[in-house]
This record gives sequence, C-alpha cells and structure tokens, in this order.
Amino acid sequence: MSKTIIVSNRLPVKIQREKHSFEYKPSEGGLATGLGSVYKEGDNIWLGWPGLPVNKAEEREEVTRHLNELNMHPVFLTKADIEEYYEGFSNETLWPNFHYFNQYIIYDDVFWNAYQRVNRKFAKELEGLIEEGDTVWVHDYQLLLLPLMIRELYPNISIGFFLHIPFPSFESFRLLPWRRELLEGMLGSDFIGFHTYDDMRHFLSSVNRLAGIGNTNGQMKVGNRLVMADALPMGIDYDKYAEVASHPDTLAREVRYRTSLGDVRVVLSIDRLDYSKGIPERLKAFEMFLTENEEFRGKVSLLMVVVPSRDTVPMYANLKAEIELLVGRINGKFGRINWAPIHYFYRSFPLHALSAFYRMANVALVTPMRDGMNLVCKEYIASKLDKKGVLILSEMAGSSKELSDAILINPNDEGQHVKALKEALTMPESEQVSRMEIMQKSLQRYNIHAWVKLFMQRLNHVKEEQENLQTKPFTASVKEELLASYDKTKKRVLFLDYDGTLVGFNANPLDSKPDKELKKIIAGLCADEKNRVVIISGRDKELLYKWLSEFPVDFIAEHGVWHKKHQGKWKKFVEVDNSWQDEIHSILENYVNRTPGSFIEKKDYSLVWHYRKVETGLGELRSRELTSHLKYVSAERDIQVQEGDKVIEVKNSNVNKGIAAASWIKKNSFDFFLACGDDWTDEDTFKAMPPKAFTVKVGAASSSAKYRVNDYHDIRALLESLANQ
Ligand code: GDG
Repeated sequence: MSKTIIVSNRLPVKIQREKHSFEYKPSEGGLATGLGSVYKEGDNIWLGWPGLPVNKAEEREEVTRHLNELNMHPVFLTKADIEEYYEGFSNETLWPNFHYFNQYIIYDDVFWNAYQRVNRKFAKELEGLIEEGDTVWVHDYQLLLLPLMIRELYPNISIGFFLHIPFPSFESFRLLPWRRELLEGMLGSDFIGFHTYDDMRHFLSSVNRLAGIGNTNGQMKVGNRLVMADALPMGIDYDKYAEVASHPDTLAREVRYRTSLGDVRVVLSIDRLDYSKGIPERLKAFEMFLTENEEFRGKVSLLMVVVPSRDTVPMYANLKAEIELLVGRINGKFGRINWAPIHYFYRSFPLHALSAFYRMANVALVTPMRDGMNLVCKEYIASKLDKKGVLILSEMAGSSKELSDAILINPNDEGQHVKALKEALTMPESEQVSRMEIMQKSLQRYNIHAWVKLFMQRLNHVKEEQENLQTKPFTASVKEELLASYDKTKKRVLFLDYDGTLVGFNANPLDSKPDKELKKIIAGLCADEKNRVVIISGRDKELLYKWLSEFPVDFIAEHGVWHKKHQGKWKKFVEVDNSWQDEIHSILENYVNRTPGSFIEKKDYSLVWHYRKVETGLGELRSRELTSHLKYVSAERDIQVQEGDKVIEVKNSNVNKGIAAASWIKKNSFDFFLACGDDWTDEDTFKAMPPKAFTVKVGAASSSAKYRVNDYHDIRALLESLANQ
C-alpha cells in the first residue's frame, strides 16, 4: 500500500523534557489541523524536527518510538544544526530575502553548508521510509533543497512542495549566491504550490532566467520531466474558529475583558515579533490617528499582542525595544487615568483568549510589510459570528488577494492607514455585515480541508500528465513498420493538420501558404490512387481552398464545421444538443473551487465562466488552463469554447475535428490510417482514429497520439517517404 509522507522543519507536536521522560502535546497550528486528515491515516507519516535537542541514544529511541505511535518520525538536529541551518540560513538569509528585507540578509558559507547538510539529513531519514509509489509533500523555506535530493534517490516518486512565505521577485532572489541550487532543489518536485499568483509568477520568472526553463500556464519541462507550479491560497479550519467563538470559556473571557476595558471600541493587532509585520508603522499610524482625531481619544483602544520570537537575536531585540518605546510614548502622551490608548502584551495567549479578542474587536488591524498569507485576519473573520467588525488589511499580505472586501491599505502609507482607521470606526453596521458576509462565505468554502484536497489533486494531476507524455518517439523501426503497412494496403486515409504540422508558424497567418517542397509532397501523395488526403484544419474554408485546391485533396475546415470532398461542395453540420451541460458544469465548478472570485453563468445553449473579479493574473492563468482543459474534454461532445473579455463561454457546436474525421471514416472502408497534428484540436482527431491507426503528434506536450516527432520537418520527411514508395 502506498503512503503519503508529510515533511516540514517542525513536527506538529510540542515535546517537553520531564525529569525521567518526555511529555507530548499536539500543536494546534492551522497546518497541523489541516494535514491531520492526511498524516494520521493508515501508514502515512509526518517527518520533522521534534523541537528540542535529544542527544542520548536511548532517549532518541524512546522519542522515536513514541512519535511513531503518533504517525510521526523525528529528524534529530544538533545545536549547531539549529543555529546554522534554522536560525542561520533559514531565518537570517532566506527569510529576509523572501520578505524583501535584503538589508538584513546574512551571507555566510557556514550557514549555507549547514543548510545543505540538514536538508541531506532529512533526505537520509526519508531514505529508510520511502517505498516506490509513495507521495511526499515537503513544506516551506527551510527545505528548499530536499525535493531534488529525494528525486535523486527515487526518480519516479510523487513529490509536492508548498512554500508558505512569499517567493520574491527575481531582482530580490538573484542577490543570493546560492540561488541556482535553491531553485534546482525546488524543481525536484512534481508540483510546487504558492499562496498567490504573484509568488508563482516570481518563481517562474526566476526559473526562466536562472535555469533557462520556460513555462506554459505554469507547466515546465525539467529535463524530461513535467513540473507544474500553481497558486493555491491556504485556508483556515473555519468551523473550528467559528465553534471556539461560541464556546462558554470564550464567552466568559469576553465578558471579563470587556468589563475591565470599559466602554471603548477595540482595535486588535496580533503578530509574532518580526520586522516583516510592520508593527512600528502600525503604532505610528495609531498615534497619528489619535493626534488628528481628538474625538476618538478615550473611546478607542488598541489591543496589541506580540508573540515572542527570536528575541535573543539583536535585530529582534532592537525591534522589541522600538515597539516598547513607541507604546510607552503613545500611552504617556494620550493616556488618562481611566483610559489606556494601547494595551500591549508581549506573550502568547490560549486559544479561547485569542477567540475572545477576535470577538470583541471592532476592528482588526493586520498590516504586515510583507506576509506569505496571514492567517490571523482569516481567523478574525471566522470568529465574527454576528458579522459585525471591520478588517483593515495590508495589500502586502497574501490574504489580501482573496479578501478584497476588507479595507486594503499600503502599510507604508501612513495617511492611508490613518484614514482606514477612521473609515473602519465609523462604518455603518449594515456595510460591516455585508462585507463580512462575503468574506465569510469565501473562507468557508476555501478552507484548510479544501486546500489539502486540492493540493493532492493537483499533484496527482501532474503525475497523470507525466504518464500521458509517455507518447513514444517516432523511431526508425516505427517508420519501417508504417511503411510496411502502407505498402500492403489499398485504401488509405491521411488526415493532415495544416499549421504547425505541414508548415511552421508565422507571425502573420497569411504568410503560411504552401511552399514548393510541401506542394511536391502533397502532389506525390495524391498521385497514388490508393490515397485519400484530408487536410483537417481550424482555418477558414476559403483560404484553405485557395491554397490547396490545385490538388485532389478533401477538406475539413474550421475545426470540422465545414467539409468538402474533392469533387463535391462545401457542407455544414447542424444539430443542437444540450446533454453536455451537466458534465461541463462540474468542470467549471472545479475551477470556481480553485479560483476565488470566479463564478458560472448558465444560459440556454451555453455555460459561461466569469473571472473579472479574480486576482489579476490568476484569472488569466486559470482561463488559459480552463480553455485547454475544455478543448481536451470536448472531443466527444458537441461544444465549442470561446474566450471573451474576462469570460470563457462553452457553446454547442456539434462539431470538432474528431467528429468530422470519424464521420469521414465511417462512410468509407479504409485499411490504413495516418493522422498528424500539433495542437489540442488535433487530439480529437487522434482519439477518433481506430486502434490500428498511426497517430503522430508534433511537439512534446502530452497527447493521445501514439508517436511524437519534433517539428513539421519530420512530418514532411515522413510524408515524402510515403510519396516515394
Ligand atoms: C507562515 C507565513 C502564512 C498568534 N498568536 C497567538 C496564536 N497565534 C496563531 C494565530 C495564527 C498563527 O499563530 C499565525 O499565523 P500566520 O499566518 O502568521 O502563520 P505562520 O505559521 O507564523 O507563518 C504566513 C502561514 O505560514 C501559513 O502558510 O500565512 O504568511 O509566514 O494561526 O492564531 N495562537 C495562540 N495564541 C497566541 O497568542 N494560541
């Protein structure tokens, strides 16, 4: 039985050393909850660092045994590993670089060596666990090199990777001396997920510039392997946060806190101590807000939770000192005996306290300078059972792409920050509710469970595509076989696509008229009475006819809308059938699931997928993907796919190249079949061919053709040898 192995730097467990043993507590993080449905099943396992140094052999054995019972497996790290790989390269090199704080990067070969060493340690540990057929899902920036290390050990295994922090633009990423190795490490995966389309786009641009690998809709060819990147925004465990928000413990806490605070409006801020979170900027904006809006003094308090983190590192200690100075200054300047402008806590709180904060906050102020996603703002929304409350969100947080009904601000713009606070605190309740409702619906749908499911689906999809790509090369022995069959047969049909198959592509389609060489080949093929040559193209019929009517060929034009036998007239298919709609609707639904903001419109004879409200770029990406997908599935259905302004329309068409070719075949009793084509529309032709047909795809994309060649020159060479037989 194949299994799934989750790999992350930390295991989802808190282990505490007691006098003679260890105590284990599961961690409550979003990722741990979401992946619980995966790693706790059957033989699945989560591999990572248990979070504390364990050096004695017998203690390691004990911890391993206990963790194995919880479906976990430890990678033990030494003190030097932690200092150099985790605190060093991960947090002092990659973290600032990926969050655009390049002035804080430490470039240190000792750190880099440790990063390679520890990634290898993870690979080594996996070596004992992985079996052929398994799936490995690697998480985050501490393990960028791991996918390639696993790939080298197990070339055929399914490897997924998800980056939880932003992927920087090439201009930032190129600063790292080890950029190439880092990218190659990631490209060992089959599927690479990012929170936003921008992260994905930055990654693809770095892959293009540093490794010279281009992409189509996020699909890359890495050596002979297909690798896919995609945007997959992570959600939260919505129901859990909604449930905790109605728990008696939470309600009791809210009453207690409210009584202590008195009659003030609450603005909430929760972050881990980090320079990427924009905490000083937030405090300065709050100070400016109180300076400019006297009427709010005594009426609004900022409840600021800063969760301790890395504060032994000087940069973090300085940040903490700066925050505390600002809090002191503001409270000193504006505070009253019965009112504190800021309630500041440098510690973490239990979940129910956090939930009570979410419930009582009139405004949540989430204004990072840069954040991969940011889950706090999503948790705030899920906790708002009465739908009253306003979210002010930085456009630099990944979550801003989904939560466009928040008040979005640029955290560097103090004026905008101040204005947003005023707008939030004076927003009519009806507007609060309507904005909150939209955001809640979206977060309910795109929750953590949907995210995990989608990631796995996408990874499986890449694997399937890789298998489809197994189209065999058109070798000399295949050619021999084809020629032998051609020789023996008496009634042959040759379906030949035109652009990309018989001629190369031209910027101006009118420049693709048949050249001398091609004319000679077609004439040669037509000279043999045993051959029926059918030009099967998406081009309009007039042009095809003008270019090729000098030969006794048949035509299927405009993707099968029009047909013409050599001696006959142009004829058209007509029929209307809506039976395809249910199936296409479920495909469109699948894209709506993966694309926040998109929706389906149902018309009498068509279905329309709208993406005008989708994150810029992501909508375009999905539309291209959907178009390809629809063209692919349209082989046996009477539909046509049309792209419009931020819409994709699927209509009845009753015809495509495959249906047309099939009807051609049905009416005759051919004994030899050859079909050549280069794009998605030709897939229909390939599929319509009988099993004994020779089907040849031009180019490397996945195909239902049996064989593939590199370009139209190869097709011409093949046809020429047939003509010369
Ligand atoms: C990475 C990326 C991305 C906070 N204070 C307390 C507390 N928290 C919990 C929150 C939330 C989590 O910590 C912080 O959420 P982040 O989104 O910042 O996640 P990280 O794991 O730190 O960061 C980030 C994320 O990965 C997911 O991909 O969103 O951009 O940097 O869940 O509720 N929890 C408790 N007490 C606290 O005082 N119990």
